Amino acid sequence: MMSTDFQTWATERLALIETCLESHLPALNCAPERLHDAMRYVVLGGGKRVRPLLAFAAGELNGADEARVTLAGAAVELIHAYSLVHDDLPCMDDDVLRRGKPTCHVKYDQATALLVGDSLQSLAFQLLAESRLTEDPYEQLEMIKHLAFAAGSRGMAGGQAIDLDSVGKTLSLPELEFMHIHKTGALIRAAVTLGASCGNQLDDARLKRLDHFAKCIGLAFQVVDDVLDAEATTAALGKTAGKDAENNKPTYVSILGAKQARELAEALQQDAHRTLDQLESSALRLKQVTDFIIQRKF
Ligand code: GRG
Repeated sequence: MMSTDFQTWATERLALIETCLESHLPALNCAPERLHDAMRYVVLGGGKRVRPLLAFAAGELNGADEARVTLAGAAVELIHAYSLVHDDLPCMDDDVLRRGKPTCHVKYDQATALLVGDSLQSLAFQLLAESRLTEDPYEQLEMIKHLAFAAGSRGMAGGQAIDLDSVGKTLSLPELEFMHIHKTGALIRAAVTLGASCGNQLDDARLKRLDHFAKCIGLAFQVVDDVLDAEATTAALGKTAGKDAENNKPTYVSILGAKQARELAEALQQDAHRTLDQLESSALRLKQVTDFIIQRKF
């Protein structure tokens, strides 16, 4: 059960992110109109915005200015939105619905969807580069580098490549974990690091703890996603292990079963909480976002 205090906090920050994304996306009447319309269609008014919420919570822990964290969180969300648009394409997961609406290539066309993804990725880095996010410009460069690494072939895109390669294969649990640490986890870790980097200088020990925390919740996010997917498919079609399993992709539920997958998510939640307890300042918001990730129903 989410506390009303957390709900209020999250609602306020969701509004900040929405306004920031709205104002930085190209306007509808600005040419090329179809591309800009499609960019706004995929980014605005949808999604849980988990990554920006993590950035806000990590920023709060580290004394960051909220306007700076908003920009950093929006940049991460733009990368996330681009990844979903490309992931939905026929050459990847071939999905027709996203966030309850037709996917970008269905509503527009495949070429537009490709360009939407490219343009959102560029816009993310533009946002990070054009505003002052930290007092130290070298630290800001580190943030840009961090997001570039997390989104690239040694992060999210690499994880996606492993995912595509895993179709029809049996993966061991460590192999599945390796894939998700990259595909889903890298961007979640970047959200935490970038949010915190907007605040006070981070010493290595604190950075290491925060990163371990983010690794735990990145994996937990994916485990819960697999469980929710399996539950939704079971409710709709009878006994199956979820859409990915139907597509012949290994998932935590197909490897562990639903009960053990839930237990794994809870163990990761506890590890995340324990890691936060080792920080010297209260990490209430990060704990609340962690619990939201584990307890979410969508
Ligand atoms: C195409 C380079 C490239 C990468 C795609 C993250 C990813 C890599 C694909 C997404 C596929 C997917 C559905 C993975 C399951 C976990 C996940 C990232 C779900 C979607 O994220 P949410 O739940 O989405 O945060 P919302 O809609 O709430 O923003």
